[in-house]
Formats: sequence, structure tokens, C-alpha cells
Amino acid sequence: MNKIIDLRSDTVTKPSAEMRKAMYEAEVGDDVFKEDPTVNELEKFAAELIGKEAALFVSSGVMGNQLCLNVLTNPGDEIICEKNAHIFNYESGSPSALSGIQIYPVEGNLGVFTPEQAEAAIRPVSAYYMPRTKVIEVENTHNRASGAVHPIENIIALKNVAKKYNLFFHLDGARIWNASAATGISVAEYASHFDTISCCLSKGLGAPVGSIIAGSKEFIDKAFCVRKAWGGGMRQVGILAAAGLFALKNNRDRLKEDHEKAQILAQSISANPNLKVNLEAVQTNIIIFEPLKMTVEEAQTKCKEKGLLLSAGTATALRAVTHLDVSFEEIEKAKEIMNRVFS
Ligand code: TLP
Repeated sequence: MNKIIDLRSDTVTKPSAEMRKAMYEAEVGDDVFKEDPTVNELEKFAAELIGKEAALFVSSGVMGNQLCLNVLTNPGDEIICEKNAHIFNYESGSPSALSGIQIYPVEGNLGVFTPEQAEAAIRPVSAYYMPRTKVIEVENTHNRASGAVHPIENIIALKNVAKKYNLFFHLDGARIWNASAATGISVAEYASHFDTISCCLSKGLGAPVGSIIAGSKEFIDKAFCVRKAWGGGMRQVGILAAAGLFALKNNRDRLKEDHEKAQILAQSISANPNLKVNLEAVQTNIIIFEPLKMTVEEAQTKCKEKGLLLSAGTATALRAVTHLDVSFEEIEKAKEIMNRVFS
């Protein structure tokens, strides 16, 4: 039987034999007492790589973003982000549920909003009856914008707005590794413009679980307490941290390969008159595309019958994500399946 080609997300990867060996051999201790040597090593390694004073291993990307937002805000505060941002669309309403804060979404282009838009969205400090703007948030790469990279010049311009108004600047860098692989700009350079960053180990890097948040020591100390309050204090979690450490050390350079695979697939999608894709947006490992002659659900079902799994990118679009568990050969197979289904 042919293997199912799973392009629903880069989260579907399974730990490799070498990664499992690192997990098996990991030294562990009680991380709630900060006594897990492998977690401590991962946090130190990640902080250095990201170029921040301190880092914290957390269970997921959602937890990472939400911990950052919680520590940076007080109930009643507001956060400016792009309308298609993950924190606004895919985190179960947790800014309001967990932190009592609200989102001010700004309409962007490929996930990018301008400094002028950010400035216009900031509430006047004198208006005591309005929410207080506290954070500007950026997502890089941008999931719903087909993995588009946020240009560094715009990041710097947004940072300057944040600084001018004394706001925090947070990066949802779930896939910052992909942005860095695509542009050659280091993760530390990206992170240097932000107060706080959350980045995933369990997406393109291939770890089974976990994210890292990074920022100042003071910020991480506060996040450590909130993580415990939210039930995220884990014990001998070095077994999972070992996978993250392995991923950070071994799987960053190969992300370019995933981007090549996405290009190959996107070109084929673009050549199909029954599919619509914005090739300009496909800059990393995500392809958002529209089936023109059937619904997203019908398209998913038909592809699945032929051994190809796709996710829904939006209500009208499909999403294919390339990753380390899908080969170039399987990408060719995926192209064939799509051309049969969308003929
Ligand atoms: N994204 C998932 C789904 O939630 C859509 C995926 O399959 O891509 N920030 C960004 C930009 C993300 O894409 C995701 C996950 C997260 C945060 C949350 O990460 P997890 O799933 O680890 O909580």
C-alpha cells in the first residue's frame, strides 16, 4: 500500500530514529525545581541562538504566545495585530479568556501591516474610557498568508512605532526558522527587534512537542510563574526537551529543502486552471490555494481518497505544508493526485 502523503501541516512530522535516541538518553530531573539538566541546556542554547537574556520551554505555540501576551498586559488592555494572525484566529479566544485582553485586528497585505496602520490603531492615552494599547504583534512567517515572510524593514518600522508609544513588540515566530532559512537573516537579528518571541520546535524542525519563548530575564521569570499557574509546570520533561535540542541543532539548515518542495508544488498548482494560487506569497513551506470548481471539503475528501491529505487554509482555500517527512518523490506524487482531482 502506498504511504499517505500528509501535507496538512508541518506539525505532523514524527521524531526520527536519531531524535528518539537523544530522547531516550536524555538526563532528566524535576523541571518545576529547575533541576532538569536537559531542559536547562535547551533553554540556555535557545536563549543564545535567539540572542535574548533568557528562554523558557513551553508545551505549545499557543501557550508560548499567550504566556507572552499575559505577562506583557493587564486585563482591559489591547493588542494590535494583523487580521489573519494566528493569535486572533486560531488560539481559541484565549487572549480574552486567559488574560482579559482584546485584539485590534488590522487589515494587512500578505500578513504585513504598515507602521501608519499600527499608529492609527493606537488608542490615545488621554482617553481613559478606551482600552489601553499595550502590544504590537507580528507573525513571521505568516501562516494564513501562505507562509509569507514579513520584510525586515517593515519589522523595524513597526518596532519604531512601538517604541515611540512605549508599547511592547511581540513576535509569533512559530516559523521564524523558515523566515531565517528563506532570507538568510538570523533568528537573533529578527528577535533583536522584539521584546518577546515565541517559536515552535514542533513544526518544521520536527520535534514532537514544544515551543520556546525568549526575552529578558525579568520577563522569563514572570512567565515561569504564569506557566505554573496555567498547569504548564512539567516534571521530567527533559525527554521532550532533548527532542527540541536535537531539532534546533540538526534540523534548521534543511528547511530550505522544504521551501524547494513548496515551490515545486506551487508551480504545478499555478499551472492548473482549476486552482488559484498567489505565487508571490509562497516564500517558504506553506501553500494556500483555492479550488475553483468544488468546495474545500469536497476537495479534501477527493484528495484523501487518493492518498493525499490537505488542510483548510481558510473557508474557501486549501492548505498544503511541506516538511521533513515528505520526500521530493512524494511531492511529485502529490502533484499527480492534485492534477487528477482538479482536472
Ligand atoms: N498552527 C497550526 C494550526 O493551528 C493552524 C498549523 O497547523 O499551522 N503560531 C502560528 C503562526 C502557528 O501556525 C501555530 C500553529 C501556532 C502559533 C500554535 O502552535 P501550537 O499548535 O504548537 O500550539
